[in-house]
Amino acid sequence: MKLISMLFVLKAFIILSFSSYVFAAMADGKNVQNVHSDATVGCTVCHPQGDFKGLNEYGKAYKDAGRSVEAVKAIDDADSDADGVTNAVEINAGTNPGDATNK
Ligand SMILES: [Ca+2]
Repeated sequence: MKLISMLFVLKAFIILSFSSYVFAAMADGKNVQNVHSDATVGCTVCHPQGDFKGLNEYGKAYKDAGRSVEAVKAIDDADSDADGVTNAVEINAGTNPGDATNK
């Protein structure tokens, strides 16, 4: 019985942890979308394809700036992936501000 209770608590913890991670990530996407309302914002704006625990250079800059609407605005004129195109231009063009091979 005690093992079942511990497994239930562990399962609840895992589900809640994952949920809070997903909701935080959704809030981040919404922050970018709020600044760039005409853009389509997906997970790969901040995360490398297939690695949603990792951050690309844009994701790192957004995190360092405070993960908010103000953070998005603060790094809009930067070129996080150093490909010669600013973050704002890339987001609005549908290219990836964190991937220099995509501009
Ligand atoms: Ca760029």
